Amino acid sequence: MSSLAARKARLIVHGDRPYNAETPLDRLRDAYRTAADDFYVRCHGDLPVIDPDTWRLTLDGALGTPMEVSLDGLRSRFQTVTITATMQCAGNRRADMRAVAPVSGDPWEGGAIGTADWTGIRLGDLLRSAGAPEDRDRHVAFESHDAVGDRPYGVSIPLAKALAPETLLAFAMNGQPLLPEHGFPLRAVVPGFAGVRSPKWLRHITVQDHPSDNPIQASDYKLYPPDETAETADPVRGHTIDTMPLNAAICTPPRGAALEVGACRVRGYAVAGDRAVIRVDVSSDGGRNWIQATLEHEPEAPFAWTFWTAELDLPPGEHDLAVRAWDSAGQTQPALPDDVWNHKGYLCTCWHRVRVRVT
Ligand SMILES: Nc1nc2c(c(=O)[nH]1)N[C@H]1C(S)=C(S)[C@@H](COP(=O)(O)O)O[C@H]1N2
Ligand SMILES: [Mo]
Repeated sequence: MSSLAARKARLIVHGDRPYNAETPLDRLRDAYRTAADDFYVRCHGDLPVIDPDTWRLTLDGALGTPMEVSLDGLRSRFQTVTITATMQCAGNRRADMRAVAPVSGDPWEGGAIGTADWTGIRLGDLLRSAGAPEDRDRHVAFESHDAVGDRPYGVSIPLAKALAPETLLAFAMNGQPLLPEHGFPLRAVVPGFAGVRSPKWLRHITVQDHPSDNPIQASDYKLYPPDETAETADPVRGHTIDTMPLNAAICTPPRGAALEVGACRVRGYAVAGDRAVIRVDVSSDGGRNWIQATLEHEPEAPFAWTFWTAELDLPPGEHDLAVRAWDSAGQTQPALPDDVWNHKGYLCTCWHRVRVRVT
């Protein structure tokens, strides 16, 4: 295993404590599956150090029997499955919102996203074996080993999503045990949902009739209207960010690139939460005219991103490249950061724009 310091050196680090870092966009676009060493890291507290031999997962709440299970127990009692899925932070691309007004949180560019093969067991298999109700009008709350202030990290997901076949408790990423910063020894992977709902370093699961009251769930990851501020926003009225909306980014060329006249290959990703990307449009004049990108998607991976490529022919001068994707509901993205601005800087889904100079 590479060292944490070596992996940090590969990323754009936004903070050391807690450790937050994103993948450089050109490297992100190099591989459909993001190498674990290159995968963005989002932490709210210090990395916990966990001994896998003494680690146990406990379950209780509205279950037949409370349970305690070791890693070996999980592996031996439940079927092992692998799912290729994209993980994305709700704050991905937040930096673009700062053109409108200040936003809280780290200024992520488009690299707070990655795709991996996640291997583990289905959370639904575990919950059903523990006697979880199928009435679905419930929530599955998680607690982790890291501390955020004086509480453990904690979030919840609706029981229906917890029972869905794509939702995993994963112990491996791209065929290797999870790295410490990605949740070793066990994390949830909730495909299509914001990364915040995929807790790392799991230790406890409760089935209950209300969402988690942990501040991460109850107030932090909410989408607020643009006329609310940190002072006025009422968490109860904020929208809980679960399913991620349609988004796309240009990975190459980078902003400010100096290009030679002629053919220009533009490459990026698009992602549609629990829908499919059906089309990607690319503009070289700020969005007046559009051409079609070619799409690259793995048919067996409905929760993974789509890679796209467009070939432009650019004359000398300054050009405003832009991308917008379309999803299987026929919806596309808003044009401007003004259309999506909120004080916490979540769900920045406006067209991603890259200005280049051609000589
Ligand atoms: N225990 C725990 N789980 C967590 C977090 C955390 O700080 N602690 N951060 C969440 C957020 S906001 C995101 S975007 C993803 C990031 O996962 P990664 O660091 O493996 O990329 O983990 C989620 N799970
Ligand atoms: Mo996140």
